[in-house]
Amino acid sequence: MVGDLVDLDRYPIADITCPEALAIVREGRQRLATDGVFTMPGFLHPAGLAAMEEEIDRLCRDGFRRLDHRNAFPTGMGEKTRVSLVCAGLDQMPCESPSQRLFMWDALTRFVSEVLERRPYYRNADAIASCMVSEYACGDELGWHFDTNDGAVTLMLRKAGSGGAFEYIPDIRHRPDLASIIDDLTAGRSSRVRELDVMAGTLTIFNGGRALHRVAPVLRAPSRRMLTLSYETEPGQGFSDEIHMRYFGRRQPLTPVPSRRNAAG
Ligand SMILES: O=C(O)CCC(=O)C(=O)O
Ligand SMILES: [Fe+2]
Repeated sequence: MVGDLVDLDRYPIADITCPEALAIVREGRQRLATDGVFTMPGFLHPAGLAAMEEEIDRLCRDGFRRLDHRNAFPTGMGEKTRVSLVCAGLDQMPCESPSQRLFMWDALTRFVSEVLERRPYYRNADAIASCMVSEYACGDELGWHFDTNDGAVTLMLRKAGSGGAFEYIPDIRHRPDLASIIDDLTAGRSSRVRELDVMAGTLTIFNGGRALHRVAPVLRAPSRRMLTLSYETEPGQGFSDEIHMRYFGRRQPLTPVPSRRNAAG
């Protein structure tokens, strides 16, 4: 079903019980434990990336420009961080579009569930924000934050010409010295920051609820483009209206979403 997009020879995850898939799951768990992140370069093959281009161009053109400052740290810690990017949601993706097919691919949900060892695991059921495209043009950024939902998987669609690096400090959410780590970070003197450099077509599984992370400002065109897929440990979870308004400038989806989209994987 998704062989026109995903390199199933390199990542044969359609059948999670086959030895090759189990080996990838094992590697993913190990990477998450040691590095806090698991990347799968070439997850989309070049023809798959090309097949997505037309849809992504349109989504970025029709997306909502978001610019604000938010409280991204636990109460009482740090300053507000800047958010500047363009977002397009699931309700802007035709049913059989490449992005939507990828998100609705049950084998991918199952695979992510196995790697993160969260069972059962469900696609986030939000009609707008569960599957979204973001674009960072020159000067755009996503300031330091922890994610609030259970799990996010990202697919790099295009790297920025310069800047736009994904930077992170793994597994610090529950550290007793978190406040001083955040102080160092915002003062620009943290030595804990790691940078993840991924090519277009790379799928990244990352524990964004436990790791502090950001997308650094983009310095030169072309823009940075990502597809973000969200998952939850409880069925039927969505995002708040506050998130809808901030990211998409609307509370309701543009078109009604068929119920099959909300099914568990
Ligand atoms: O674009 C990325 O690499 C990460 C985005 C992110 O952290 C988020 O959407 O919460
Ligand atoms: Fe995040």
